[in-house]
Amino acid sequence: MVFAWFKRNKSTPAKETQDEAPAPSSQGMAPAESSAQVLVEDAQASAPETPDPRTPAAALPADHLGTLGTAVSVTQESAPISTLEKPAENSAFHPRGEGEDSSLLSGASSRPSPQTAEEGRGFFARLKSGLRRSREQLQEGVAQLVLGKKIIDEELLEELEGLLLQADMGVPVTRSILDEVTQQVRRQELRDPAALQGAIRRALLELLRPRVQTWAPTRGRTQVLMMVGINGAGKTTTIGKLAARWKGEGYGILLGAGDTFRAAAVEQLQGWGQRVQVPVIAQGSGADSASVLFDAFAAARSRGADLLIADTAGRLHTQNHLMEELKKVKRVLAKQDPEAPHQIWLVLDAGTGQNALVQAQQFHEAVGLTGICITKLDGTAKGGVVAAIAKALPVPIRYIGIGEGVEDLRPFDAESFVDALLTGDPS
Ligand SMILES: Nc1nc2c(ncn2[C@@H]2O[C@H](COP(=O)(O)OP(=O)(O)O)[C@@H](O)[C@H]2O)c(=O)[nH]1
Ligand SMILES: [Mg+2]
Repeated sequence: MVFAWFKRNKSTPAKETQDEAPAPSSQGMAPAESSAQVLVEDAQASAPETPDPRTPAAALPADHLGTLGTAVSVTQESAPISTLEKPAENSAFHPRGEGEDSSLLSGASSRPSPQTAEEGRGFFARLKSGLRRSREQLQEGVAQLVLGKKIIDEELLEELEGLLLQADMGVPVTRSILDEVTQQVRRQELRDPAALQGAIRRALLELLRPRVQTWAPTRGRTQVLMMVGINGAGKTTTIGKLAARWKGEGYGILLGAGDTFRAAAVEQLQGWGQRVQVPVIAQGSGADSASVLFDAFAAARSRGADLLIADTAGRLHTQNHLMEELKKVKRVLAKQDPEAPHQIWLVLDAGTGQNALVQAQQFHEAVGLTGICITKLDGTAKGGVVAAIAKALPVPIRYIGIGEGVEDLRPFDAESFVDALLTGDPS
């Protein structure tokens, strides 16, 4: 099908393309807000990106005001707070390093940053082994394709199309790679079939590099990161990993147990809180998710936390009710800070293949995403879906997950991802 398109477009005039897209990541970032710099202890975290445009939150309907009133009183009176939390009133996250609480709450007992060179190599090895199946298919497939071939012809491109589709790249990405390769052949920049792999690499990097944008909490101002996604995608696990990472960097982190639909979900988040030594604000299952997160945000603000990471329910994305609930959470949080939630990240299971694209589009439409985390790249996932997601949505890919352990999460990096997917050698 894509190739039919390719044939139809054979006469398209060649357009200028760059060999490699400019690295976009840190460029264009807004300077850190001056108020946020007061408490900065770690320069690495001082440059939050410019917020992405988001769907404006709808006005809060009158009937929610009652809910809010209740929520506030629950916070003050009886919200069962995780046992990890110290009972001290307004136990502040700032200033750090004072008293016993600080190590628990602010991560003053920082372990070294998880991104040492050695750990980076370890992560690459695991990413590489996770993507082994896709890579073998692509790498060996391309090698087979070009074997004994002197020119890049239609037959070869047709076979390449099949390989890219099999790797879960989806039709639009496959189409754009074929287009790129065709243009290069026409301009006689690409003659040798052996150079095909390099052309695929460049095309993938061009697509993925603009999706690399790091984000870190801002010190001295309580922000909310709301995590959304369907059940089983890896939300709670990713929250635990992120909490450990940022706590390790010295941020004051609080977790909010907004997946109140399943009792096990609250316990699971509390388990992560215990494991990574971060307080969890929770109420019983069946509580109103928006109320729980409203309380959690109030608690985070009063304690001077840098970030509340809000877990949410993940009943099937096709159920309108879930999207309405998420919209309500947004509206209710905005009552305390019009910019809250400051980030909304979708967690996607890479193993769900092209279905992940449908989820991404639906969640983006409903709540306006500012980031995507892609989990389970260590499993049977075909890595091409990451490219398909990058092509489908102009939303940064923040982190990728390659296992269930606390260290199995890394900021998305286009180069190492493409290397793990195509060659298995870090460039
Ligand atoms: N192999 C692997 N498993 C993961 C990863 N992320 C999450 N999981 C597992 O996926 C399952 C569902 O994760 P969970 O965080 O409960 O998903 P949620 O329903 O979206 O909160 C759990 O068994 C996790 O341990 C990952 O990157 N790799
Ligand atoms: Mg969960």
